[in-house]
Amino acid sequence: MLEKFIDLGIQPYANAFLNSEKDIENEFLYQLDVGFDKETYSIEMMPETIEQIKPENIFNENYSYRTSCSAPMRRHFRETANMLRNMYKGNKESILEIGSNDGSFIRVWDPNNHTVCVEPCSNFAKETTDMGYKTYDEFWTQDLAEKIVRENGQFGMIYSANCMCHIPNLDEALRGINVALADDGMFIFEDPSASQMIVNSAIDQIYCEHPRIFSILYLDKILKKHGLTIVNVQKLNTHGGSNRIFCLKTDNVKEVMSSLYKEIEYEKMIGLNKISTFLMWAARMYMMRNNLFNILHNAKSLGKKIVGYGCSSKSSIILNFLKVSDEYVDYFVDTTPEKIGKLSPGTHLPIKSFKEGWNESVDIAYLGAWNYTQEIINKEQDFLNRGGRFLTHVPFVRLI
Ligand code: DWN
Repeated sequence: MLEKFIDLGIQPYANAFLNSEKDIENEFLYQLDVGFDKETYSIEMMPETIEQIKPENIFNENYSYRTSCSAPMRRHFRETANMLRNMYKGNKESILEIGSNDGSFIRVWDPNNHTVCVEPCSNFAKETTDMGYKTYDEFWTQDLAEKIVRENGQFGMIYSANCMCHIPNLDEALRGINVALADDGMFIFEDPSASQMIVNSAIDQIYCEHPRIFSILYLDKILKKHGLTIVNVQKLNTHGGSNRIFCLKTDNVKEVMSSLYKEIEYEKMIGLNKISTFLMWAARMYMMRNNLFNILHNAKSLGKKIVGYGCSSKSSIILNFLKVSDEYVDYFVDTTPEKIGKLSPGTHLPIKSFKEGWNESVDIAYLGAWNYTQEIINKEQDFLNRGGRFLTHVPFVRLI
């Protein structure tokens, strides 16, 4: 039984960038409430929130998030793909990627081998198709899995990054995995980690695109329900802290790594199996909101110029949670071509290129891309050396 623990207020679709102020009157907004289920350990949006959200209105030909716009993610997926290819050395390569975006992962695999992509955002599905990869621009379902197997056979490896947590009906998704995965195949997926979300005060990980944030406690239960067993858990730094899950069909399991048991024990120690943990965390998040707003307000009253650095989905959640307007933040700078020239979701702040908006006039930069804090600090030493400061709420509200 899902029990609500936090109200994140009225939110827009986190990647629904507006072309102009004319789009504001038709902007879709919804009430974002999040709950915890003490039977399944699921951390997910409340049903009345989920029923307002239409995935086809989010993941379509206008989807703006491009994996390769962040250098750290380009590197991450290149290294991941090469690591997994080495796991396959000597065997016939056979890979299905679910959520292939712009091909940042699949590009190291030979399109002429048994290589297939699934990507519902047709703007990106076209890119992997043009790269030579057979791509299905549909949502991952059991029916699609059956269609892909009819046309291509089963796969030795199924990989999915930052996609499984985007799927509201995970039971349906896992039925599809069972259809498409060969009996001796491996399913590897990586998604933001619930334990890192709690530790990092990263309440901005739960939103329209992330109906659920996975704990290992939750995944262990639901995967077993579908005849899949976790055999290894790798903790990653990506997207503010993620877990990479390796699982096999249960009948094919020979050994389970201790990493699974260590992670389950860690999650029980921080209390991811109790509603009380989430209620206390919510109180901290409301306090975080007040502290962050307080700094913005004080800085503005001191005449500081504040911009957003990286107009991420996460920044949409936080700035709408705070109800921030251009009274505090002047604009965003971002590297993503699809976002530049548009207005930020809900807050309607202009998004500029770094060339246009990142200059000596900026005093404070709110870290919308806080999951790349170290890379950004390394890159922006001049800004810091001249007295500029980054503002972040992770892992607590602070000026860097
Ligand atoms: O799960 C998801 C992950 C994979 O990506 C999707 N639901 C949506 C998206 O989430 P996000 O928008 O929070 O992703 P990022 O990668 O945290 O977005 C960072 C933004 O910051 C991008 O628009 C790129 C930009 N950026 C920048 O302007 N300068 C990033 C870096 C590193 C920079 O130096």
